[in-house]
Amino acid sequence: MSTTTLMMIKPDAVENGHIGNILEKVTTSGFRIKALKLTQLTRSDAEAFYDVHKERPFFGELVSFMTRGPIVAAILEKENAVSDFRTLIGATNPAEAAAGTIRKLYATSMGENAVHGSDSNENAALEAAFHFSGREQF
Ligand code: FUP
Repeated sequence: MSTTTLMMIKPDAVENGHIGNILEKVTTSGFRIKALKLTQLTRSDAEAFYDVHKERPFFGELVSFMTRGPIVAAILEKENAVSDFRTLIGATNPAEAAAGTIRKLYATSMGENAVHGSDSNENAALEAAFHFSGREQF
């Protein structure tokens, strides 16, 4: 059964010109693009999106980073989309990410790690609704 996950290509990867390479890797890995946009998070958007991390010491830096430039948001569809996409992106810290993963290829640090992928089906649905209206999903 096909399921969905929410991807963001983060400001670092957009700035470094990796949108095309990342979308190519995503689609050749079997994910179907169900929704796609270039957008920029406001401070309150980023604070809401990362609310689970609000007590963590890196929260301020995370919000500053995620709002400093445009991102690409996408809903991706595949069997086991959440876990397969997290395998494709690799560990949060690119130094620990497996060879060939998106973070190993394109991330520069733990804080600026190129891509986001939802961590559960429940969060994937919440995050998809955060970024896209029903009319933007195909
Ligand atoms: P992930 O699920 O791999 O995106 O990672 P988390 O949800 O744990 O963290 C979300 C974001 O917070 C990461 F992408 C980067 C940032 N972060 C840090 O900057 N430092 C940390 O120690 C952990 C996370």
